[in-house]
Amino acid sequence: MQYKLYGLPHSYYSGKARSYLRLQGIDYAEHSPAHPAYRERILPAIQRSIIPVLETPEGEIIQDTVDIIGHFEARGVRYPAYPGTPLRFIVAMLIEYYGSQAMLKHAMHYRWSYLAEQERFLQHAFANSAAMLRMQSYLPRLGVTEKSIPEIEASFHALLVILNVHFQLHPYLLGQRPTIADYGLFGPMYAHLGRDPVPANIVKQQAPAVFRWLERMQAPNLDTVEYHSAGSSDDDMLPQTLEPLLQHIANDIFPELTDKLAALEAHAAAQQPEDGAPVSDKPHRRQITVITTRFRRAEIEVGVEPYLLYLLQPASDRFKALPDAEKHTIQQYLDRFGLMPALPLQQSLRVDRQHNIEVWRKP
Ligand SMILES: N[C@@H](CCC(=O)N[C@@H](CS)C(=O)NCC(=O)O)C(=O)O
Repeated sequence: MQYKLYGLPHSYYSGKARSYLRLQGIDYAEHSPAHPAYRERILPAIQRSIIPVLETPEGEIIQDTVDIIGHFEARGVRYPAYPGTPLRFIVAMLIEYYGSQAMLKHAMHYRWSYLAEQERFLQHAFANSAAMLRMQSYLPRLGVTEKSIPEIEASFHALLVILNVHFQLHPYLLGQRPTIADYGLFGPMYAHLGRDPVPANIVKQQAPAVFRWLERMQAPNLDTVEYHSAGSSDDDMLPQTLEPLLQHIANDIFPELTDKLAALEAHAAAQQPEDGAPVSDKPHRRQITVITTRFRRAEIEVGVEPYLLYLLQPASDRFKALPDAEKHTIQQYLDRFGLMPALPLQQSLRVDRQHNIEVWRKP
């Protein structure tokens, strides 16, 4: 009567789910998607080839790291991933978005642009070259091009400097306990940037405290031997060393995120989808349109995924529900970094998940 996680060692989102399961002490076994059960039970239920997927002891099948984590949070865990207080909650959600979506650029670039150096490693990980080619085909629509690659690398190096300072003082992003911010950032930082030879060496050589955090995030306990600070605090404070990270995130995600939110609004106005309608015509199609925008100084053309609303809505929901005085405090904090537009406060449609795919929802 164990949980089963269908995932792979080199997969971005499998790492996010696995790290959570381990730390919470959940009894699970991991299977690769090549396991016969994946074809027999999982594929018919989720209608697309994607990992990770959780199968519960009761036979429930859950795709998507947000919903997998949500399943356990609802039942109660050792170390809840979602902070209780509003500022910490909202900031954690923004960092999760950064790790889960914005860092696809960094992860996919370092995985696929250094093929000569990494070929043996990648061929060992990927059982077949068709899967390798499919992954590489995603690069341009994620905004990874010759023009943006220098910006992506500069962003990665800047990120490591910031995180290395932070993790010398704090074991986790928000302080003493891991939160959804850590799980979100761990996806790219582990599977791609922390394992593939070229970026993993950069992490070890330039940011040893970040490498230690990667180890910590794989431990079955709070692996915090080198920190002496006591317990966790319940007030709505954030470590000061997180501030450069929030500025870095704002520099990376805008104007792209604002442009994506506008494109989703335009799509809603033009298509007027029914409540509950799938966001795309096929379950495997994640992007519904392509826009021209910028990553730092590089012009890019990227696909727009409605899924981003699913990640960011909880932050704007939490904000909207606050009394004015608290709204003001949080807005002041986020405005310091220009992060306020990351809250999708004006969207006329929401994204929900039904039977493991994204659907439109009228508020
Ligand atoms: N939103 C999903 C994303 C899962 C995802 O993109 N998984 C990748 C592997 S890390 C995948 O299966 N990709 C297959 C494909 O896109 O062809 C989640 O959080 O679980």
